[in-house]
Amino acid sequence: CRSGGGLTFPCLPRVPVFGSLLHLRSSLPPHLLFTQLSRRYGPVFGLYAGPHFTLVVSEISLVREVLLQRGREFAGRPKMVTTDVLTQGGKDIAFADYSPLWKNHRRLVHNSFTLFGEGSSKLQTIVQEDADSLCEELQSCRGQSSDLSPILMRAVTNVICRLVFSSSYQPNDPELLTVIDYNDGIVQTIARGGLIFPNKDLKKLKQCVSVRDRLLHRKLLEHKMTLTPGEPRDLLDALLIGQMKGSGGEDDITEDHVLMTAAEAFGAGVETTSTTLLWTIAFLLHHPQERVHSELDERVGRDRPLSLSDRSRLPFLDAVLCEVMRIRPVSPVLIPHVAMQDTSLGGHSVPKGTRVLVNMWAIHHDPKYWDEPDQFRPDVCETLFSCSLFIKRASLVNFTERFLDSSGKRATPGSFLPFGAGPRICVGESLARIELFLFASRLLQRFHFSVPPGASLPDLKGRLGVVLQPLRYSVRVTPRH
Ligand code: HEM
Ligand code: PLO
Repeated sequence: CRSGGGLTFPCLPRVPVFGSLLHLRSSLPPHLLFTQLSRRYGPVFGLYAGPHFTLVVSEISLVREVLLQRGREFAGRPKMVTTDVLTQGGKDIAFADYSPLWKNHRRLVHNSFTLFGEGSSKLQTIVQEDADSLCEELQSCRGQSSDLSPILMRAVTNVICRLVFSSSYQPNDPELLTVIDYNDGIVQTIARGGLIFPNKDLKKLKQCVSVRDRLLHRKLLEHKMTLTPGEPRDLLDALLIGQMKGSGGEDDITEDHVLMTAAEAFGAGVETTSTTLLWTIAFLLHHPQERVHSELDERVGRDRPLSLSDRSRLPFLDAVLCEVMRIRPVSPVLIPHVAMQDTSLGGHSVPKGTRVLVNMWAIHHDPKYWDEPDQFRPDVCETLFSCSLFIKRASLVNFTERFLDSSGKRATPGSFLPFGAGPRICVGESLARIELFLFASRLLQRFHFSVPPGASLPDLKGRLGVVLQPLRYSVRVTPRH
């Protein structure tokens, strides 16, 4: 297999033009296929995605090398037709290649998120209000069964709309429906397979992108006309202020970058959060909810509105959310990384331009680090004690508990990286955690979720689109008081 001299990587067979694609034809989605192949070819193996030499990494120490130790060397992104259409040729954060301009841009976005997220109560207030409206909507369903996907999607889209441009919508507002509609169109055309192996069906994508850009352009103009420097009302203001402060050099971001950031905040913010909440409810339908409910009842009560300061009081709920992100990572192979320069991995040399797929699914299901990785088990200790293999398993040096230690405190094992790590770590992580906690806690404080009579339990395998999502399921939502 190609490698810059010295040791070489095991590699899938290849033919001209198609590369190894013929060997990748499978009914399995990429993360499962790669996990299977890593058993045969090892923790890092090569393949050719058409002409592109690509490494697939499935072992935590190698993943840490890619993302952290050599994070900067592997911080590039491949150029792809679909993402170029989506981002005006890389004027966003997620799909833009590493460059001084990208670094400035990412820093500005990070600071702007902090301004409204952890650094203030603004996001908390928005999420609390939207979680309350969501609960009112569910309350009015009066125990009827429904598919929660559109309701959750609307709630999280509303959060992002308020955070990004201060617009708040009623459930059927035409502008909100436009946002949901174009987003849905984009998701369908660039399903995740398309991010790894792009397809060329671009017409619909271009249409959706142009609807999106028209809407965001209007918002941008409105904001520019009413902006008070020093007093950002929302993320768009904060980005505009940051953009205007630029030094006039070639590494400054432009207004187009601001527009693409707003677009990306929607895409990333909506798909990931709503999907994680849907997985949470799907898994809770398969498992008893008593422990989450009793923790909430004992530590908070049924009526007091929850706030972020309750997170440390609810370690079990927090562990449930982590276990959901472990067992069904929304981004099971992250976004492809690219070696920016000649470098190395596990002692093997890696030429500049090599693509790297980090198989986070394999990391989160590695039996070396997770006891019974396919079992949903937020708190492994309890089950382990009743397990006849306890003595044997506990003596394994590398064995990690899940998300609660023996005294019931939250623990975070080293082979758990749902947001990635290093220079390309998810820029919305703290935003996402705030949203997940406030939505999940409020929903579970007020409701019990059950499988409707006659319906079957949700399928837990899921489907890989632009993120890994559960198949549609219906659920009965019953008020707890
Ligand atoms: C990137 C996970 C929510 C914005 C990523 C990556 C992962 C991830 C795995 C790729 C890291 C890599 O390629 O190495 C998640 C999960 C979320 C979530 C699990 C929620 C459950 C959000 C939210 C936002 C966001 C709410 C923003 C509003 C981004 C951006 C990137 C990114 C902009 C690209 C970062 C870069 O390339 O430098 N996320 N994300 N994400 N995420 Fe998230
Ligand atoms: C989702 C559809 C949007 O219209 C555009 C968009 C932007 C950012 C993407 C997101 C989509 C899918 C999920 C991604 C996110 C950036 C980071 C996130 C890929 C395509 C994850 C979890 O990796």
